[in-house]
Amino acid sequence: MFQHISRIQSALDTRLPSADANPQRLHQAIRYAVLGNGKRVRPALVYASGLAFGIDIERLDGIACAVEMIHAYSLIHDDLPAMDNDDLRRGRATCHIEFDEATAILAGDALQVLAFEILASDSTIQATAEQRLELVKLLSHASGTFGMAGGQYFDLAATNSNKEISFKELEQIHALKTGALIEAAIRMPAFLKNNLNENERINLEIFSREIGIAFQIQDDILDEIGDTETLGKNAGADRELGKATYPALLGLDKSRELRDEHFRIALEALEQFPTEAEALRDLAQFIVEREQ
Ligand code: GRG
Repeated sequence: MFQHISRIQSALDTRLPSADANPQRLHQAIRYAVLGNGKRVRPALVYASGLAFGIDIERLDGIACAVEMIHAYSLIHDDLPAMDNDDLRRGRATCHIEFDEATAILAGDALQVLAFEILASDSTIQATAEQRLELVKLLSHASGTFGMAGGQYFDLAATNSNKEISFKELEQIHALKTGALIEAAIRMPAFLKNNLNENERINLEIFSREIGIAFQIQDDILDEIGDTETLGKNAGADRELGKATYPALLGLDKSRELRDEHFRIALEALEQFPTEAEALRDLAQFIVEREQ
């Protein structure tokens, strides 16, 4: 994963508008939010998935950037006072604190459309019009009301209602809020391969779904047991907001067991893939063992 950090950092840098271009302050806010110290898990998944399907790494930069831009936009908006009202992200002030709320909203909006502009037109992706359309469809579905935005809506509604939610509802929230984009990151490179067989498709879907849930469970666990400095965001924020989380519903031990079970099923799905899926396996391991 870590060898991809400098690659994605430079791919993002070249695709983001320059801080000198007008409107300069908006571009500065965008660059501040995106180029900060993120783990780049989703771009790493794009590269690892592409590797599993034998796609040249040069063709994956645009997709990796598009996914990370959607993620960065979601974090900017999630931190706003109208949502989680957070002041710390990636170890520094959130975008609306460093700049202002209106600029942060616009930065998120602009990042969202830039992601789709890249999928539509970035020449390095070397895709047919039909493949680009599939990429746009997958990423927009994962980001919209049947994906991340819908999950965020359900999450906020559950937090504001003070009503205890069921395990099924919790799973639904997280599958949409966090899982959908992770699934998209893994599945998008497969569109660049024309002859994906049915078995590969199904197992990739299982892997991406299971590892998306494992990611979220670990995120909830870290919110409980992590410290603010390592996390780069305020630890315990979920509990303070009364958020629906796995530890709140199941306790820490059961949450860990559940995370490990999803991890196990994810790895099982990869057994169908030959050695080229090693990077996906390593990333899955990182996702469940990470401390930030
Ligand atoms: C505003 C439409 C909209 C959606 C927001 C992403 C999101 C939905 C909310 C973020 C809140 C949160 C903590 C979700 C849990 C999982 C998650 C997305 C964590 C942050 O992702 P990381 O850990 O962050 O990959 P970095 O900073 O490393 O990129």
